[in-house]
Amino acid sequence: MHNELKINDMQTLESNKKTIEESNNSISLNLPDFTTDSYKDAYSRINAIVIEGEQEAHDNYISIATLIPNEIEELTKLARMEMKHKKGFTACGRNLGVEADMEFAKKFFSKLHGNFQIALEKGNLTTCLLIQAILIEAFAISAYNVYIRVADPFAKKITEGVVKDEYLHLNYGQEWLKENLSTCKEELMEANKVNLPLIKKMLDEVADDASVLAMDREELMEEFMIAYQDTLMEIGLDNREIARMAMAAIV
Ligand code: PL3
Ligand code: FE2
Ligand code: FE2
Repeated sequence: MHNELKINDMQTLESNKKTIEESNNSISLNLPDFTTDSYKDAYSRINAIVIEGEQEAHDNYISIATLIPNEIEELTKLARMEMKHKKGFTACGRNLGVEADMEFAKKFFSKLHGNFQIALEKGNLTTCLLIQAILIEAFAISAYNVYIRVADPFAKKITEGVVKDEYLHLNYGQEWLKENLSTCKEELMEANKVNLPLIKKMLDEVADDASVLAMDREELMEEFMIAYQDTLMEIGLDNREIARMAMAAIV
């Protein structure tokens, strides 16, 4: 009886080990082939989007600093990180022998970029922070978290470093909005209604290319919603307000 139990235990151990080995194998088997033309073609657009996104994020934090002059030091720090990210992702493209399609990427961001510029001109700080520090950062976090699971080893290492910074950026926007919630809530809701649908559209637009990189659309949406809702909760919005805001993505 005792012996039998032991044998069973050992069998269980053995079979657990096998399952782990099998799943480890399948993880590496599931990585896409980074050398195919179709991978490189999709990468030329996705890589460009990320490079352009990092450049615009840099510019946006510098612009935001003109609206909060006493935070210029902190915002310059964030902006500098974005330039480092841009360099990192440029290296990822170079490593795979891909030329980024920057023209495509500029178009990809143009609507959101335009809305940011209008808000900046009007001095609408809440809208600027929502667009850059909440929506774009949550979008980046979702993309990078999913990408890390299926990236080539070189890009994986770089992206892991980048995504840590993006949480800091999200946090920056979160803390400012939290402190000023009583005066900025209305503008926050309105800006969200206009700009969240743009993020959803951008996600739809990138979904086919992303799937060539083995990045799943549902997973991207899920990761986005986690980062987005989590931030709204930390800002101090209640469940109903968060639901109302998230709903802007589906109408
Ligand atoms: C903020 O610091 C940077 C903003 C960048 C936005 C990136 C959005 C990326 C969507 C494309 C998904 C693929 C990610 C793959 C990474 C090489
Ligand atoms: Fe970044
Ligand atoms: Fe960022």
